[in-house]
Amino acid sequence: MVEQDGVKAQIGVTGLAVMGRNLARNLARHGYRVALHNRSWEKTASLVAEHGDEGTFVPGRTMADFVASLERPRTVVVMVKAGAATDAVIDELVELLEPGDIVVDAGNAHFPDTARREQALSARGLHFVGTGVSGGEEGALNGPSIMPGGTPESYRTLGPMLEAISAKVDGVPCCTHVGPGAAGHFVKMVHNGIEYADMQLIAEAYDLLRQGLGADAARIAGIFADWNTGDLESYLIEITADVLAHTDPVTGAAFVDVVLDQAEQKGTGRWTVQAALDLGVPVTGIAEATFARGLSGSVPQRAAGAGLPADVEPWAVADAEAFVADVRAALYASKVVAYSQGFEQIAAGSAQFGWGIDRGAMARIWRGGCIIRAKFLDRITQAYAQDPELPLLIADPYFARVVGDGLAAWRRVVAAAVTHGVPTPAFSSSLAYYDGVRAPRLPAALIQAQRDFFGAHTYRRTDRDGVFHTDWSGDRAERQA
Ligand code: NBP
Repeated sequence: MVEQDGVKAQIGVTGLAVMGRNLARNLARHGYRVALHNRSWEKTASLVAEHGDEGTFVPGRTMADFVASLERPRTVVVMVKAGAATDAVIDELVELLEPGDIVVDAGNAHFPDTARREQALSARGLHFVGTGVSGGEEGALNGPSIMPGGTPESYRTLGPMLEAISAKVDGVPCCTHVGPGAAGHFVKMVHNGIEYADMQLIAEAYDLLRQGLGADAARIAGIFADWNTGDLESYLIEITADVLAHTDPVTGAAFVDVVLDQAEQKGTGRWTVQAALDLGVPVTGIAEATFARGLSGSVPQRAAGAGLPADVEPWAVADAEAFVADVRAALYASKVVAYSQGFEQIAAGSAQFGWGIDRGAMARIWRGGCIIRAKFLDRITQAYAQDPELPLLIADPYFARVVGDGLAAWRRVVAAAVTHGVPTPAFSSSLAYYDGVRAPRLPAALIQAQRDFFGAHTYRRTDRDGVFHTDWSGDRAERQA
């Protein structure tokens, strides 16, 4: 139904490309009266023409019409291209809004941009809610995972609407107030970083199965379908089985075999790694996944490296069943490490910016709607429920046990990959992280000594408090700094 005269909308969406269009339809299907706007009228018109019967829409040709059609306090969802387009829309909007109104940026903004925008809008008495939305266009229409930041006050108005349109798992909405300020976009960024790691790990498992078993894509599809019935049950494993089973209609070959092996990225993985470096959090799984995409797209380097020797024996796994079980265990353990690192980054960001993020709640709202939805997120919620301050997810009793149970398999798989020249950066680095974080003593002691030697950077001692320097170029006497 299209309302033109007098009826005010409860929420508005500006930016009606795939995401905004589907979010607007989702809101309308849930009974909300939705104002519509897009820079160019065609998208608004086609939404109304094609889906006007799904609920109550109030289309606006201009931003002024759009704003005027909203109930007060007004709630406007901005769903345009992240970056300059978002700033352009916000600049236009703020001139038309009044104190108490809420501007929701549901695009994939970089969290420092969200912090900047929130500061600027709160100075005008407006609420600015940077909101992560995951699940792609299908999720936006049928129930995404939603990660809103901003003030608790704005969540009182916005929360019920967002919870209503979000995915539900066991009747629980996949949406909660993440925290103030840019917390929502920060968590969405880390979510995407974890997604990078998860996808890379799955790709490495596929490569190992392919090379170790000499199996074709269809056989590996069956293995992934089987894995999707256990601990690894997740959207990404499910679609992997689906993709691997797909035949290219043009050539009749396995679809995966005709896709160019150069992975692209939109930048959220890179942002996650950059933020992790700033926070000093070792997100090795996410970093390796991001770099692996970079390597795949390094065309001149790959051309130059293509002739380099491998010096490896041909690989033929003797016990296929045992090997598949090993790869499954290695995948699960590496995945737990990647998530553990991501949750550590959320804790570090939350501490740095004073967001008070409940990590268990983040795992809960990722159980449905989003790309990394997975059965084992329930276990993560339980781990943080038992200990909200848990410093290391893999040290939680449940995860320590399952990772420990798979440890021998994990080592066999990484060793085999190295022996046979199969690149497994995420599997290998996750195992190295595990061994590093559990080690009673690290060679970092030597690094500290070297730093003191060449740069007088000082060191601390195991046996005494204080900061020390050794006079390396002189008499080598130690003095307290
Ligand atoms: P796009 O990211 O492709 O953006 C297209 C929209 O931005 C159109 O409505 C376009 O208006 C508008 N726009 C642009 Br471009 N420049 C503008 C400007 N200067 N002023 C006003 N409007 C402008 O759309 P999308 O794929 O639907 O994604 C929307 C947001 O959601 C993005 O931030 C994206 O990162 C995020 N997101 C996307 C997904 C996904 O799966 N696609 C998932 C999660 C989040 P026009 O029609 O007049 O050109």
